[in-house]
Formats: sequence, C-alpha cells, structure tokens
Amino acid sequence: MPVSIPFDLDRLRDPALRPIGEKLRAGERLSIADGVTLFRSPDLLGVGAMADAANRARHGDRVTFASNQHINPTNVCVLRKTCVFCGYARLPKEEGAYRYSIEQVLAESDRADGSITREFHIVGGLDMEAGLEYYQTMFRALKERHPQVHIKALTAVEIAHIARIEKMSREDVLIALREAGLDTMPGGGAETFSAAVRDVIADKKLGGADYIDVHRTAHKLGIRSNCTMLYGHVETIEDRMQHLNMLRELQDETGGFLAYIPLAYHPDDNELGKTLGREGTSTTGFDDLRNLAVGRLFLDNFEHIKSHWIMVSTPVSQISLHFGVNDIEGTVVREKIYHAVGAHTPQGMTLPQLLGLIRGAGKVPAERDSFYRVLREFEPDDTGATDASTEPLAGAVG
Ligand code: V47
Ligand code: SF4
Repeated sequence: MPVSIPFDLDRLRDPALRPIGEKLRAGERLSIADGVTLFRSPDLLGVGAMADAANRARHGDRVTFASNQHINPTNVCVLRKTCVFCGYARLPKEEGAYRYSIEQVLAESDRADGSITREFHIVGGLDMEAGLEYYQTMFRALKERHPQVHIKALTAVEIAHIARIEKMSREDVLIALREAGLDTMPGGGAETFSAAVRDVIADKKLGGADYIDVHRTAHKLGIRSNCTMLYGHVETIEDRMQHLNMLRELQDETGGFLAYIPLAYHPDDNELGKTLGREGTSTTGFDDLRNLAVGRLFLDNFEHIKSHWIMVSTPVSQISLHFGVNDIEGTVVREKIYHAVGAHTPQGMTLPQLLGLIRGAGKVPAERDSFYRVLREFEPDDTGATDASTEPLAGAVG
C-alpha cells in the first residue's frame, strides 16, 4: 500500500495535477482517472517531480543494473503474419529463419565466461519444433555449464504455446521448466492488453487476461516475473491505464512482479509501421519519460521501474533516472529483437559506459542480482575498468 510521499505542491504548474500531488502526500492510492490526468498533462516536469519523489522515497539516489546476456534461440514463430509490430519473427522456411541447436545455445552462452554475466535472458518465437524438451535440455545444459548464472526465460506467451503443443496445463509446463533450471520469467508478450488494440496489432496472440493468468500461476509456484507494456502504436491513454490497472491488481494479489518495464514501439521493418506510415518515427522522449513516470506513480505496489536504454535511447534512459526510474537495463550482450525493428542504440554497453551514464545523472550505481539484491555499490573512484567484465563485454558488442 502506498506510503506518504513528501512533495512540494508548488512544483506543479498544471492545476489538474494538484489533487494528485495531495493524494501522494496523504499516501492515497491513485485512481485510473488520475492516471489519465497524468498522461494528458502538458506539465511533464510536474509529473516527473512527483515520480522522482516517489522513487527517492524507496531508493534514494541508488540506481541498479544487472549484467545480463540475451539469447534468442529461435526466430521461427507461428504468429509471424499476425503480430504486425514484430520485425524479428520468421516462418520456418523463410529467409533468415533460424533455430539454434543446444550446442549453438551453449556456444552463445560461453560469452559469459570470464565476464560478470549473471543472468541469461532467453526469449524467442513460438516455434512448433521448440517444445518442452527443447527448453528443458537447454536449461539443464546451461545450468551445468554456468551453474552460477540465473535463467530468466520464456514469456507468458511462450509458456502458453508450449502448453498447447504439449497438451499440458500451463502449471505443469512451469513446474517442469522450473525443475530444469528456470528461475524467473521476463515480462514480454504483454503488448497492450485492450482487446481492441490486440485486434489491430496481434489478433492471434494470447489475450491480456491469459497473460495475467500465466503470471499468476507462475507467482503461485514461487516463480517471480517482470511485466511490460508496449506503447506508442495505436493504443489510447485509457488503454494504457486499463493495462496498468490489471498489472497493479495482480501485484496486489500475488506480489510476484519484480519490475515493470514500459517498452517503446519501434516502427521500422514491421508491417504496422508501414500501415501507420510511421517508419523512421519512434516514440518521443516526452512520451517515453511520461510512461516511466506514470508507471512509478500508479504502480505503487511495484518496487522497481526499469528503463530500457536499447528502446528509448541512452540519453532518455539517463534523464529517466529523475522521472521515477531506479533500474536500468544492464550490460546487455547482443540484443537482437529491437535491432530488427530499427533501434539505433548499440547492441551492448560496457560496464564503464553504464557507470558513466548513471553517475552523469548524479546517481550512485549498484550492481544487482536477478532478484534485485544489491551485490556491489560502486565507489565514486571505481571506473569498473579493472572488472573482468570490461573486455569480454566490449568485445561482444555488435
Ligand atoms: O513482447 C516486439 C517487444 C517484447 C517490437 O522482462 C517490440 O526484463 C518495440 O519484453 N517495437 C519482448 N518493441 C522484450 C521484453 C523485455 C525486454 C527487456 C527486458 C525484459 C524483462 C523484457 O519486445 C515483446 C514486444 O512487446 N517488441 N517488437 C517493436 N517493433
Ligand atoms: Fe512471434 Fe513474439 Fe514476434 Fe509475435 S512478437 S510474431 S509472438 S516473436
């Protein structure tokens, strides 16, 4: 439940924000209508100041990051033609389609050797040839090779797909995968929950209520997860608020979400971008900051709000540290999904670069594990240059 947030109401230029500032000071929960007001207000600095106050009350000046490595084992996906925003998926025989063997996954994972990679983030397409056994074998092999590395893998949509092709319950799939080494789940596949939006951007994809249900099932099994919202395509502000409200309700029920990550839609190299005539025009920095700030203010039962520098650019990510964000996507190695749809950011970041970004915002960088436990807070004179991670990560970029 929300706690009282000290906040100077004189910082608000938009009078419509004042009742919201008062609620924050009184420790009252914001309503959906408040969320709509926050999204509509032109006073971005006022919204940001409230989000910053809420964030500081929880985390002070600390900004965390994790050292992780993305592995995308297959881009073959049965929804290739119907998720019109996706530029990554391919049909089985299409040019560019791939499915890694377990040996190829292990070869990719060896980039973790000698570096500080602590988490594998594993997601891919809904591939008919990648069922339960494929992922069980993969996770077991990864755990054997890198026992210390956490496996954050498979979105709710992928879990539901495996359950369908194996004719198993989602719960049994999760139990089997946990037994093979699955530690937590990423938040992908949520898009925007509204049925009207899904009809346009992903009409065959698992619906919002089912996404929530898979996460509920995982949380009840003790598998914690992240959640996301894809914004900046055809959704309305009301759709965004309905989505955030569904996440907040599940968090009230289970407390199983670790972090919320809003994802900025990239319009290049996908059908939707062409249909909307949006190619070459990503979301604005204004809207990126507002989505992060509203996430912090409305999701009062979430500890962590994460900004994804690959999606919103490094400058916006840095500024977001003053708009409610306490966690930043870490030293990702070899990101593919957003780079298939026009992200111009690098495909990875070295530790010294990440420390520079966080310190440049006047914040204190800290490395965390996948459960957000702080492992190391970096002293001001620590450049990270002596860290074993620097060279392998730098070498892997691109
Ligand atoms: O669900 C696909 C998005 C998501 C596009 O949990 C696109 O820690 C923008 O959820 N423009 C998958 N986005 C990635 C994801 C994620 C990323 C980082 C961290 C975590 C976490 C989760 O990528 C998909 C979809 O929403 N995506 N296409 C596009 N054109
Ligand atoms: Fe497949 Fe996911 Fe792309 Fe949809 S967004 S086509 S489910 S890989």
